[in-house]
Amino acid sequence: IFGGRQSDITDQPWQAAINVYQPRRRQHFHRCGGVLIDSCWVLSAATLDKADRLEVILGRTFRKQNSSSEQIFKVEKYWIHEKFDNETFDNDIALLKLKTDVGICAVNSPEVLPACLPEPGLVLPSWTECEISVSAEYSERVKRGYVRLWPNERCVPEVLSGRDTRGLDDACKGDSGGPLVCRNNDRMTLMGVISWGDGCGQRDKPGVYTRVTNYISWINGKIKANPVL
Ligand code: 4AZ
Repeated sequence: IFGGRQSDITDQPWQAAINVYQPRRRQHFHRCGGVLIDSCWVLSAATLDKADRLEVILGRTFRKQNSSSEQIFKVEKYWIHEKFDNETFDNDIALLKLKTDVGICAVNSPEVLPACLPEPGLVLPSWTECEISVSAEYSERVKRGYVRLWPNERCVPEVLSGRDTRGLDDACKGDSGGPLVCRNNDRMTLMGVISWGDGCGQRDKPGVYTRVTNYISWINGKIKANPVL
């Protein structure tokens, strides 16, 4: 996050960190952000591609502190959108299925809670203020920022774009795959997945977010075709 403020995971309980485990070095490396959308399902960006031995960390406010609230999962399988284009970043979305032996993965708590998916037709008014966040893996502590939705006619239909009208907060390197959530009927609704941008925090260069409403049937199709146990 460019700008932004320190936050607590209880304020962004859907924020996930996606790490790659390197067994030879016995170390974890941060790969990208993610968003919990259901007990065993995490949404992210296609930059995840070709990664092996992924781990998803939920419920953590500080990087260097193991806490009793964290929940860590291996990834059973993941899907990159079939039409992802790594030059234009069209369809920059990925879905991960967490590994479980017991039919349930993430357990709801104050620190771990899925974000709501929007109805496919939901369009929020221009300049609606939404929240972006980054996990305590790329950053020392979970952080959040606020951006406003750019008018739709100024971006291509596949994406949402947003910027802070004060010119402060923006998504930045390491944030991709993380959430852009907006309040809708009093629920924090996942409208965007952090995708890319031309630099960070520059005036008139809004960050680009995958427009989640376009992918609801893609997400639900994968979830239906791959039941948990
Ligand atoms: C990135 O590299 C990235 N300012 C994500 C978002 C933005 C820039 C870079 C938007 O993951």
